[in-house]
Amino acid sequence: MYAQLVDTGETRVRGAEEMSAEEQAFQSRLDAGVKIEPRDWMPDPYRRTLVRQISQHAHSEVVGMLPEGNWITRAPSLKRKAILLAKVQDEGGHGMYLYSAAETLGASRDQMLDDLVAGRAKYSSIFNYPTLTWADIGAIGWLVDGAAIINQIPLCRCSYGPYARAMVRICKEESFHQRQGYDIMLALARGTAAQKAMAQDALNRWWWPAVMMHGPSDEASVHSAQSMQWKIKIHSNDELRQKFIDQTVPQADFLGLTVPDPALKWNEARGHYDIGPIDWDEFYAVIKGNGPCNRDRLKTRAQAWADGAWVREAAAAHAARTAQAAQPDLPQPSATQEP
Ligand code: BYC
Repeated sequence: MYAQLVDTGETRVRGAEEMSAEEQAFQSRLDAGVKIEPRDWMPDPYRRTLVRQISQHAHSEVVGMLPEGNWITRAPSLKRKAILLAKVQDEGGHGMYLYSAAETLGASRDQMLDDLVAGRAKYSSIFNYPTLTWADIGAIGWLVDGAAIINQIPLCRCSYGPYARAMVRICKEESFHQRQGYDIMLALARGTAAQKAMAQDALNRWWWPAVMMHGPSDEASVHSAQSMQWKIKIHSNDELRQKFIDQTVPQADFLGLTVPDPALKWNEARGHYDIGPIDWDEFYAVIKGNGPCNRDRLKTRAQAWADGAWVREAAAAHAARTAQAAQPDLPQPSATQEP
């Protein structure tokens, strides 16, 4: 079992004989289904892997607010606007739970956000595509949140307690998001010919990016073997991708829309849909920063981070004053420290 272990960051396979007694005891706890909590001992590469994944996940949530936020002022009715506002706020909340979960591992929120705005940290490839029409809001809810739920439900059972517990609430909210997206698509698909064409166009543009969201193929995935050993990942990227496709194709059929893949075919022997080739060149270009909207997304986040500086300073000054008020023996803050 231990022969599969990959030392994250060094991508080196290690045998059991190279593991310390502490590491072997840690793996035994994971194998027994014990949740790891912040104060428990953990190997550094496990901690680093979690900080990498959880911070990327948090960044995806807050960057994910941008393409949908683009349509809040243009939602076609008051009801649709209220629903979209609630959804976008939920995504911000998910980011906050996830940054907090990463902080329990010793990561600093300022550092994580600095890495994001400086372009050093990854976030989901999917949010580097533009939302050109209202139907894109339907497609994001249906396909992007649909793909996210399939990835995130197993994370509720992952080995790190704070991450697993954050995912329980996030998944409940993602389920509402997926349904609101499908509801938009249903309304458009049952509408005029032009509305149905708009829904088809959105499916055409969002299908392949949603299929790529699950990450590189199992052969190309550098972290999967180790993350599965550590029970951070329960299923491989390709398993989750297949599940998403099998679940989503019948939903497209029900809408009367066509999945933009001429090779898509039910495979009776496998009991799954077969799909055509995925354009991995596009995926890698997007995650390297060269997707259609990467620069815009980072510019917007960097501006928001800079615009929020005074709020963070005011909150820190208030916290310092409150702490000092609770301990009157300490010197009081000077006027220059006031917000
Ligand atoms: N986009 O070895 P692999 C949402 C990177 S939020 C960009 O398979 P791993 C929502 C990967 O990070 C959805 N990068 O990695 C929000 C790694 O690079 P580094 C976000 C990707 O970690 C608002 C490299 O490729 N969900 O749904 O074992 C509104 C090799 O990959 C992507 C999560 O973050 C990608 N798509 O598996 C609506 C879930 N895929 O770090 C909706 C938590 C891979 O070595 N994360 N990369 O530089 C995970 O489950 C896993 O991290 C992944 C990747 C399955 C994504």
